[in-house]
Amino acid sequence: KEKISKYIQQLSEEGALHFSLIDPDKISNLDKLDSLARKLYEAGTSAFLIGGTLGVSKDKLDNVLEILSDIKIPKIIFPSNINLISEKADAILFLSLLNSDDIYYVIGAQVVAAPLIKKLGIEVLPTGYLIIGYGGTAGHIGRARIIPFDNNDLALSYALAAEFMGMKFLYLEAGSGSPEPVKPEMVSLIRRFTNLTIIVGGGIRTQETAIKLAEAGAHIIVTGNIIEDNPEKAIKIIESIRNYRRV
Ligand code: 1GP
Repeated sequence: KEKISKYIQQLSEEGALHFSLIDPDKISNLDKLDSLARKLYEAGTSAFLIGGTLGVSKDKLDNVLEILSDIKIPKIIFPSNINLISEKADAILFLSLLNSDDIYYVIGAQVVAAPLIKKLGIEVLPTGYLIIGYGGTAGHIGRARIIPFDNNDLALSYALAAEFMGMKFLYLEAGSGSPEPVKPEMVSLIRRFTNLTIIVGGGIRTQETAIKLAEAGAHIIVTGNIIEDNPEKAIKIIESIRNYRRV
């Protein structure tokens, strides 16, 4: 019970973590996923997030979870909708898209999914999901009223509301492929005034950006696209976060 949550909490006491996002619809070569995932693991990534907004089916999700099953770090579902639920995962980010104008993404999908998640006994990580600055496909589909990159007070207000409602995690999402990532100032403000476990993702492509976000107080740094586009660079990012933890 609460195994993954404790794993994250314990590890993040020593500094920021890196999570690798695998989008089952974007993997060009499933045969190579196993060796790629092993390299990410050896570099020091602490968990796999599996999910995507478009074209993802439960079959594809299960397939990826199957391939990753031997690697000894948690496999956590990062769902965009109710179809992405699998008993093969160790946990699921139970997301509410807090700045959506569509109640379905705030509480509708969650109600439909909850009984199945309960039945399967998958650990839930209660997460406020905030779309910042760019949004990309997730912002479009989720009908997000996007928080500008520089509006730190607005983001903090959402973060406080999330914490007051009992959420434990806050995912600051610039959107997959965002031209720029969430700014460190937003992260540090939320870190200062809440006890939420802060996840940051979207548009992180360099070691420098990752380290700045870690320094600002992000608990978890997520990279997606770069893993598929430039695995060597992804590994450098992971190693730099691991080295930062050791300082
Ligand atoms: C998307 O935050 C993630 O949900 C990762 O974004 O693909 O830009 O790394 P990138």
